[in-house]
Amino acid sequence: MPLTHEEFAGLTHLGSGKVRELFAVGDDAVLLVASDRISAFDVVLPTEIPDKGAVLTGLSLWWFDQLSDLVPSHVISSSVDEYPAELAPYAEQLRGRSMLCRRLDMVLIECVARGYLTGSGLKDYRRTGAVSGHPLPAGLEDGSKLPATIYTPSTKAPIGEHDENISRDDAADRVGGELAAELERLTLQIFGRASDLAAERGILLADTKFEFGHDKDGVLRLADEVLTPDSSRFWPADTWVPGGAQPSFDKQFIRDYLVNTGWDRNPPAPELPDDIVESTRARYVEAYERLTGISFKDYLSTA
Ligand code: PZK
Repeated sequence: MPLTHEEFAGLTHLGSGKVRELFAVGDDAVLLVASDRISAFDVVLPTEIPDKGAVLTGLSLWWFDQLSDLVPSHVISSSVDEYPAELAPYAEQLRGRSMLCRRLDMVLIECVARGYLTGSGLKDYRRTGAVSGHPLPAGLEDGSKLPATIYTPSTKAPIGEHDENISRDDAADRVGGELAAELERLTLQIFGRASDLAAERGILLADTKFEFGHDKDGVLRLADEVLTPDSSRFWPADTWVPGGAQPSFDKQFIRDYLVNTGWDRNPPAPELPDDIVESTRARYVEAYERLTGISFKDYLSTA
């Protein structure tokens, strides 16, 4: 059954991402719900990937735990049985795929770190030789490892539009110099911890996006989903070759299938056949299990 905000008719809907929903819970909390929807070439597909929402939620929760000595997170609980009573009618739809979080005052920029050059960073580099004010050496290609990890903040674009990279000076103008410096420091520190961990498990973390916010005591917390395949680019380490697009850890079967159909990348996208759905689901589960060392079945049985 598809999961849209219409199925949570009793809750106050705060917003939709392409594949996620956000609800208010009382005055001080929000509920983040990850659906099984998937996008490819920026279009949400008509076919869902079973358990995708639970895999991404489980990964975020595991990362929040790994990072808790560096930065506090927004998570209050992911145990549906501990959620407030108003959520009880939705318990089975929420199990495994939701996080009850402190309601934060969100920081108005996205905090991006890049260890490899691709996507919008590559576009800016080809145009200007720099990304977010970091001059880069000549001769870098799609997929090149950067000489050092760079912090490339971006604006939060409305849904359907693309975030735009901004300079660190522009970021400081938007959020204030002191907070801008703290966001950069935290983003690079978290990215370093995460990419070391992923590399030990044969996965390259090319880039990732973090969101932060302040709680009611003014404490800066890591928010949103973190270090999932939807907020990051994960590449298998053993096939990495700079000089072109790298295979995506999670979506490569889907991209190959869609290209093969001749689809022109305008909505609506074609349905996916069962074998592509099943192999993609297996890749998500593999990402969870390789990174965390936890069996996905065990995660589901504790959610
Ligand atoms: C918040 N988003 C992104 C948009 C989604 C997610 N803890 C929080 N407190 C207040 N607001 C947010 C958060 C978090 N995380 C998250 N925008 C605001 C977003 C739409 C759907 F699932």
